[in-house]
Amino acid sequence: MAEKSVYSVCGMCPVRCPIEVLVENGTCRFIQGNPHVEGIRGAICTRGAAAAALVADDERPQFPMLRQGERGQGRWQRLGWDEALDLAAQKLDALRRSDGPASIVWADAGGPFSDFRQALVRGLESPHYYGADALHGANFTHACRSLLGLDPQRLVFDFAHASHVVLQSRNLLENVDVAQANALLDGLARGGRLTVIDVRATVTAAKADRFWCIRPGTDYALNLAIIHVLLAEKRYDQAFANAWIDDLDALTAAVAPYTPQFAEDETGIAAADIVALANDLAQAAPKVVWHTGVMTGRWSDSAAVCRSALVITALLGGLGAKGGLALSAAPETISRKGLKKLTDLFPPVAAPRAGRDGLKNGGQVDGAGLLHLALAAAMAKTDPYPLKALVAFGHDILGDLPDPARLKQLISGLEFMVCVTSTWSETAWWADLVLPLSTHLERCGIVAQREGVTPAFFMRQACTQPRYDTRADWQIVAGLAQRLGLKPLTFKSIEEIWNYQLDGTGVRPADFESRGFVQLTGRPHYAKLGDPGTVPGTASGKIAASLDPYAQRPRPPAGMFWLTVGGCGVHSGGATVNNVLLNRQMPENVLWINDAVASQMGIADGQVVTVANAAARVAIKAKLSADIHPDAVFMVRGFGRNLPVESRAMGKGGADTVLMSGGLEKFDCRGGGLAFQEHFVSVSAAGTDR
Ligand SMILES: Nc1nc2c(c(=O)[nH]1)N[C@H]1C(S)=C(S)[C@@H](COP(=O)(O)OP(=O)(O)OC[C@H]3O[C@@H](n4cnc5c(=O)[nH]c(N)nc54)[C@H](O)[C@@H]3O)O[C@H]1N2
Ligand SMILES: Nc1nc2c(c(=O)[nH]1)N[C@H]1C(S)=C(S)[C@@H](COP(=O)(O)OP(=O)(O)OC[C@H]3O[C@@H](n4cnc5c(=O)[nH]c(N)nc54)[C@H](O)[C@@H]3O)O[C@H]1N2
Ligand code: SF4
Ligand SMILES: [Mo]
Repeated sequence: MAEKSVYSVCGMCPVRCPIEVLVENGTCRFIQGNPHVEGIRGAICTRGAAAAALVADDERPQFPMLRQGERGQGRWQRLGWDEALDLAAQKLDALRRSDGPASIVWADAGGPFSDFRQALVRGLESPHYYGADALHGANFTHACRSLLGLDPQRLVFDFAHASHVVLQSRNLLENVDVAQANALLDGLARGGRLTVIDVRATVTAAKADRFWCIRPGTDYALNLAIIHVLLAEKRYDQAFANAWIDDLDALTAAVAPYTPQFAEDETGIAAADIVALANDLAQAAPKVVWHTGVMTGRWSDSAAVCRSALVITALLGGLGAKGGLALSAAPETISRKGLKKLTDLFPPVAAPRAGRDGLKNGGQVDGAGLLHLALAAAMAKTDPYPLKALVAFGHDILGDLPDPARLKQLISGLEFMVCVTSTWSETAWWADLVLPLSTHLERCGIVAQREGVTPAFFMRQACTQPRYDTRADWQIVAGLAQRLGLKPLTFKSIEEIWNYQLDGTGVRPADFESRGFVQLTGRPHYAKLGDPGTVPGTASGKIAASLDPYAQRPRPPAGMFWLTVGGCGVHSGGATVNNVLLNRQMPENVLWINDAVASQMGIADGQVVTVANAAARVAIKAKLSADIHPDAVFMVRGFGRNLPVESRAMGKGGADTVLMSGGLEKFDCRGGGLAFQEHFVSVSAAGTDR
């Protein structure tokens, strides 16, 4: 029996962990984490392990398809690849000429493999490349840039060596990042302490030494009070703070009103407990990690929450400390050269992106940008640009942005929409052209760089041949580039791309064969704040630790709740709800609701309820729990699918996004991230009217 082992990269969620795949006679038989990667040690999560079921699934797009009939009707004509790419290139080219390059918006999966796609959009001279990473990361990115003048990739949550970890709206043991989850468990095994702050008790909370169920959306008040205590009781690292914090007196004055008692009234957490946590952290300093979640697009003050967490870390001397918020080695510090960027094949696009209105600063519109603002601008016509074509490349915009009804209106007015995807989604269903992407196990990828204290290059290798008439992302991009006359991008093979990227780095494609990655340092390199590459890029060259005042959060009106959302251990949003194995584990989502409140409303556990706002209603089973805050209900995202091509997911559970009416215009005006949770919903016991 022909057997081989292939090192590659998981694609079942945006984390992209290194994996090893055992292939027998061309079929993926066993998937585990890459045992050679120190933080992984063979571990994988449920979803990563279920990837073979994605390859085997015939309920995914199998060949290029052109829409017949109305959008969303699901009538398709099969095309060949040449025909499909000719059509896409011809449409994009025609619109670029008639309406200008800015008429093309490219909504991308983002992440470490996006350089080639981004290069294509640059080549087209459109300013409208957007990465899905902004959906979760915009507010944290803003916090890092505005406070430290550093990009978030420079920061490493060093869970493994921390003495005290605070996870605030971070459910790490369910919403897994395999390396980080391993590191957290290692740290706890070494005697580290864990505090979890969430609106409900999660699996992560079950591991905690201290769990606080906080009133939804009041985290900023809590964090301000922690800073208040550290400063008032002089429990901070004075040498570090004096050297690095821009204006400590101003900071002290800014947090003066936010006493522990103030925070108790806002958050529901006892003042004495808040003081106790501040003291515990001071005791553990500088080995403290305070993490405010990967998905930071929750509230209109989420960027302030992220900034305040960085301030706490700085006051404890944890910035640039082993066991704290460590700083990753910049290539300069370790005398290595980074990858040659494909985007550099074209000059940056000078035209501005749309949708800056209402943002208090322009910073975060760089990089991944803010797709929701650009789309909202196109709809509101306040910042008009001629949006005519939309490419959704590995980004399910109708599943993952608020208010799909509103987005469908926008899509209806488009001249051309392409969806490149390996699974069905409403976005694909509404497109003019579906270009089926080979699954991550069936395709090679460009070389990517992982930051951290041991930075590395890694690559995705195809483990098996595509089962259907699908293509790799680089093939689709190169195919479009060739037809659009973008010569620098017309690579003929993935090896040609690898050689271009690795030019001058001293690394060859063959170096990846034995372990799947190439480490750039021999051992972990902890940079210090102020080292080359980690000098604060702020105006003062120090930490700009100013903090906005706290805006008091309203309580939900009687009978209503904050709609809180998130992930779960066995699904990656809508991309996995139809996966045979994962669907069996969890076929539908439920509505978490406080048991005392629900009982008063006459709602029983397991009963179907109606969750509603003024514009939409969703039928879903109630899960009564003592462990969720009475002001909140919670739903796992990705469910409520209604596509006949997904027999297993169809009609199961409810979609949180439809309850976020007007949500595209609700965002944090500093960080720019969406405020996914600034929505009240009612819950009623009646309700089977789906
Ligand atoms: N299994 C699994 N793992 C994943 C993913 C997945 O879909 N499934 N997705 C990956 C991706 S893309 C991301 S971004 C990360 C996301 O990882 P996390 O950031 O950990 O994600 P969430 O589940 O969105 O939210 C974490 C917690 O925030 C809580 N919360 C909600 N509102 C508040 C509040 O006001 N205050 C506080 N303190 N807590 C609140 C929720 O109850 C939830 O438990 O996970 C990654 N890993
Ligand atoms: N209501 C609500 N909305 C949310 C969130 C929430 O908690 N609640 N969370 C937000 C977060 S944290 C994120 S990251 C975004 C995610 O938003 P998206 O980036 O849109 O992620 P997915 O829903 O996983 O959809 C990815 C789509 O790309 C296709 N695809 C193609 N190639 C790949 C691949 O290699 N890997 C993967 N995973 N997919 C591929 C999949 O088939 C799927 O159709 O959604 C955000 N939206
Ligand atoms: S966390 Fe799980 S699904 Fe996500 S990339 Fe890692 S192994 Fe894959
Ligand atoms: Mo995310």
